[in-house]
Amino acid sequence: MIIFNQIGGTFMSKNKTKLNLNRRNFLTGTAALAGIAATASVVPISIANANHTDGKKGLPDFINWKDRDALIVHSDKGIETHRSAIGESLVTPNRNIYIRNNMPTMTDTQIGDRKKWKVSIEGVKNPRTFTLAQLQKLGHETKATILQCSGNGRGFFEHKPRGSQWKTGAAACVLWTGVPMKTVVDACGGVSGGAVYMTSEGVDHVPTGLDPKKAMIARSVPKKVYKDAMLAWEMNGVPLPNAHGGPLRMVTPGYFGINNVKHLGKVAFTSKESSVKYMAKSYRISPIGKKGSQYPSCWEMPVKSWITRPTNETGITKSGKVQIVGVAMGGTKKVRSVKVSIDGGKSWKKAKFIGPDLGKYAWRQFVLETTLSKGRYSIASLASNGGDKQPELRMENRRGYAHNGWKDHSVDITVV
Ligand SMILES: Nc1nc2c(c(=O)[nH]1)N[C@H]1C(S)=C(S)[C@@H](COP(=O)(O)O)O[C@H]1N2
Ligand SMILES: [Mo]
Repeated sequence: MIIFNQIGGTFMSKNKTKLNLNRRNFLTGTAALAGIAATASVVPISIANANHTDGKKGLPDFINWKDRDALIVHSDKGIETHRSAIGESLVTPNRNIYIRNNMPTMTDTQIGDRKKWKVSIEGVKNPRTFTLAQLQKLGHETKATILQCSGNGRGFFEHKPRGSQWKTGAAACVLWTGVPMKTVVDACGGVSGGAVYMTSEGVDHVPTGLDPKKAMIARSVPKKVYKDAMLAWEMNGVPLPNAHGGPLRMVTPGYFGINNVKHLGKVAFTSKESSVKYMAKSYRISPIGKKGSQYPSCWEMPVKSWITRPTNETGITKSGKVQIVGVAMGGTKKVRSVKVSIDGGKSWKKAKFIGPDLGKYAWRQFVLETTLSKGRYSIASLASNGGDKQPELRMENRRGYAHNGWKDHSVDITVV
């Protein structure tokens, strides 16, 4: 708390626009920054169903195609992947991928003919509207990124922040196919002068009775993000499912989930951040007990890793040879190394990266082969991207955002 106050003072005195969660701010100051702003207060009653713990009922209709056993249902707008179910072959299968909806998923009827889906591009020299069919002629690429909710790890905070109590599973590594945003911008003659942000808007249908200004999903990120961003229509080899934002979604590599706007209807280069609630108020990292748009937005993801096996979910661990497996991400930089501890962080051993390297925005799988005798173990992982490494402790913040502390993410197992 003392540290928090010190850092807090520093960041609060800075100019608002300088409060980006770049790695350095993040690891030094950010901790400080706690809690992003409130978001859930605008959730309509009809989908507000929060806090129903996983009583092992079926899945909500709009995702009845997903694998029930891979998922923890927090509510019908927050569905998490089990720690052991994010996939051991790098990419997370769609049937296992988490869902986070602020607004309900659009239906086939609301979407209509997918090829005729429209997205308008503004704040460029020649503003234009493209249909999906036109975008598919304009350019084509595939890239892997991590989709991770800002609140992933919220379930470890002791002050019980409001929102889904995610542990590790509001995250996935996804192969997206679409058109590079840069290609789209070039086709529109380039970004207009004076633009500072790229603002993406969803056209989610706002449930009746809700103020659109409060309900609209619009997210501004620093303009430079467009150079790596993508308008995606395919996810892990299939057309983007409605639940994941079909037929078209913004992908902002290295940036938190919320910036990856689903059901994308508009991208505008703007001089100011959007004034909608989801930008101005929500997803702000503020100290516990404080909120407001002066706090940093959930933008860049920090370096992070966690163990996926062995866990208590995967059953009893027998003594003898064990493969300790996990995933590690570098945030906006490439992940460089991962260390694993079996004694709660007293000693560390270097783990080995395995599997393909799909670029700096994907996570890497790692493994440490070891021999465990009977007893209790606290298994932790600690990733570094060369510049930053995971802190031991979480950065306390109001809404439980951006948790990358290694201690809370460790797993305690009994070997028999
Ligand atoms: N249009 C729209 N985009 C959205 C959201 C939403 O509710 N509506 N939720 C955001 C949040 S908070 C996250 S974490 C990710 C979740 O993506 P997923 O549901 O495909 O896993 O989408 C983001 N994009
Ligand atoms: Mo999120």
